[in-house]
Amino acid sequence: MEDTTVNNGHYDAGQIQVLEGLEAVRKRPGMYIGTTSSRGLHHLVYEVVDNSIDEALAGYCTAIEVYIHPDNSITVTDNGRGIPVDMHAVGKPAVEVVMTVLHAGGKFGGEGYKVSGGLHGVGVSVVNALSEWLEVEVCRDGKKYSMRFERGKTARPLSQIGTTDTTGTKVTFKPDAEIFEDTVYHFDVLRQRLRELAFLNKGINITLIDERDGASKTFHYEGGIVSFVEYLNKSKDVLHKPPVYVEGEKDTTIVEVALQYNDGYVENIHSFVNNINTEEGGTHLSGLKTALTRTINDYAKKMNMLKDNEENLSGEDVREGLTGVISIKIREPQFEGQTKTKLGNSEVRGIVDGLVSEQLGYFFEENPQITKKIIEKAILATRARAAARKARELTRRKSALEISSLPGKLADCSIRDAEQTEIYLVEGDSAGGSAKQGRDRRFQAILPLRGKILNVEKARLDKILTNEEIRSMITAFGNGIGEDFNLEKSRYGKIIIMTDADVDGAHIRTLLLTFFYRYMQPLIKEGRVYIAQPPLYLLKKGKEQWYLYNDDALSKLLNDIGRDSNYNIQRYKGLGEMNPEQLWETTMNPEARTILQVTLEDAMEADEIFSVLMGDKVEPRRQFIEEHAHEVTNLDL
Ligand code: 0RA
Repeated sequence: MEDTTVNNGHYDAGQIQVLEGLEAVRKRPGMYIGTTSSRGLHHLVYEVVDNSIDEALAGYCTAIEVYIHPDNSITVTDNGRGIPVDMHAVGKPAVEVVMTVLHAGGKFGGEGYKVSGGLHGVGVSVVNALSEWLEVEVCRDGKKYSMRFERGKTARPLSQIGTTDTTGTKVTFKPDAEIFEDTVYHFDVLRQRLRELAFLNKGINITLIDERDGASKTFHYEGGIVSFVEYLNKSKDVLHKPPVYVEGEKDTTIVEVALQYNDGYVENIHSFVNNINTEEGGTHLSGLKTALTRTINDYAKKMNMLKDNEENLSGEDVREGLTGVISIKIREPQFEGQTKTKLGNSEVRGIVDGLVSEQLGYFFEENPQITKKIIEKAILATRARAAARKARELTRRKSALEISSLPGKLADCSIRDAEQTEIYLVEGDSAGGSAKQGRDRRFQAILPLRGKILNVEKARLDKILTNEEIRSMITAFGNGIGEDFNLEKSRYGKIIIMTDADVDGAHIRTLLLTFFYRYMQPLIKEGRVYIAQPPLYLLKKGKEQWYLYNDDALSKLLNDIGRDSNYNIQRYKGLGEMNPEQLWETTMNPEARTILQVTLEDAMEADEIFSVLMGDKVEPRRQFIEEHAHEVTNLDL
């Protein structure tokens, strides 16, 4: 069904296959774009933008614009060569084939034309199939052409609509509300990905314009991934400027790496293949790590900082405080792993290792002062890791020997099968008390957290392990931490964060997410972490009462019941204001509650917000607060 053949000259057969192809997309959209949730909705935009990025990578396009229109339709324009319009096999213009045949896009520009895409790189015809309507305009050879589709079917054939002295492509589409659960675009989500694409493809101008409120943003980075690393490190104190940059090409595979150490303890390496974030890593990442470990050890010995009889610095130690981006472009990527985001091509490991070893060696040769700082840091990391190992062994031994080593304030559940159970992390002892009384003790455990947990950004693991709240969580969860983390040892199936709906609550939630992101990432990747949604209001009128979970719901209800003053609204400032029954009824009872599943992106964002807000640098913090000030509607101070 995929890769429909269009150049066989059998018009009828081709036609039928086209319709079957796009019908299949509409029948099972998940197969093509992963999901019909908000994520899938945004994916449509990336799919169209990918084509323009390809045109830029081929050297013909310098600017891409994305518009969110007031009705949540989207326009993507580029100043490339324009999709070809000449008659193709099956008697159709090429642009029509591109829009209606699955995977047709890459077949026109000749070998190697298509660079981006790959994960869901399904082609723009999928966007067409999933749109209520789609219009494409092409400027080429002095002429302007247009055509229109509705739910993937040609609604107005290609025609010339004018003349022009430019070239380019403009695609406008409205996602089909019959397909997508949610059809509202989020500026921030598009902004994030478009910025990433601008970093990954240096020189391209990418502009995002939101016609709903006039917001706009342009991204353009001459420095490419060097700018990316500087951006990731913007709130950190760095050990050297500018980042180390390595680039090279071998057998049509293009490799770029940018690395910069900061004085923190966190490893933060992002890897990409054909502009796709390879969250599960793969051969490119392991080639980079191997090269880094070997080269640093070589220089540590050469500079006599590591004696011959001393043990080598480990990979983790040489990556402490390292921020990096590796981006490769490859003809035929093989994606593996659970989420198909792990690069499998085995030849890539050697290519990356070779390039990085060589060029990092030159850098160390030319910058002995910086090299010394980097090696000193790795040596300190080795010592701290040994101390942490001891501390961890102590925790582990304890939990193996005595059951009483479960934290004293944990109210455990009685069922032992983790798949059926959940643990609530509750802000404060008083809300913890209500939760303990309100819960179903068979499957719900409660762990009250006192005050703030430690800022894990600012401490090495040995220090983190001395923190009371963190130790409680580690023992209660049963998984261990960091390198020792083992998902199979989970004592609970769900971990639910329950904090007050105020600034402190948000802060504690951010701290927890940062901790999980850094040290218990499988919990997040497996979708085990949730955020409880306590109500914000209780509205009473006569004998009836309603719990409301946000301001929209409140004003909607007020409209429904009429805004006379025969009602009473209570705004909950904290969980402590609810009695145990109310807490159960509104927030903990699985039959009635809503809980939000935390995604890896949520956690990454928390982590970023966290470094910016809690880091030492003032400027990024000021910028962040300025950028987000308009989002704050209800600040409890
Ligand atoms: C195939 C061949 C040529 C251009 C394109 C595709 C093309 C596709 C898209 C999609 C969005 N924007 C685009 N811009 C270009 C080049 C054919 C030629 O002029 O030789």
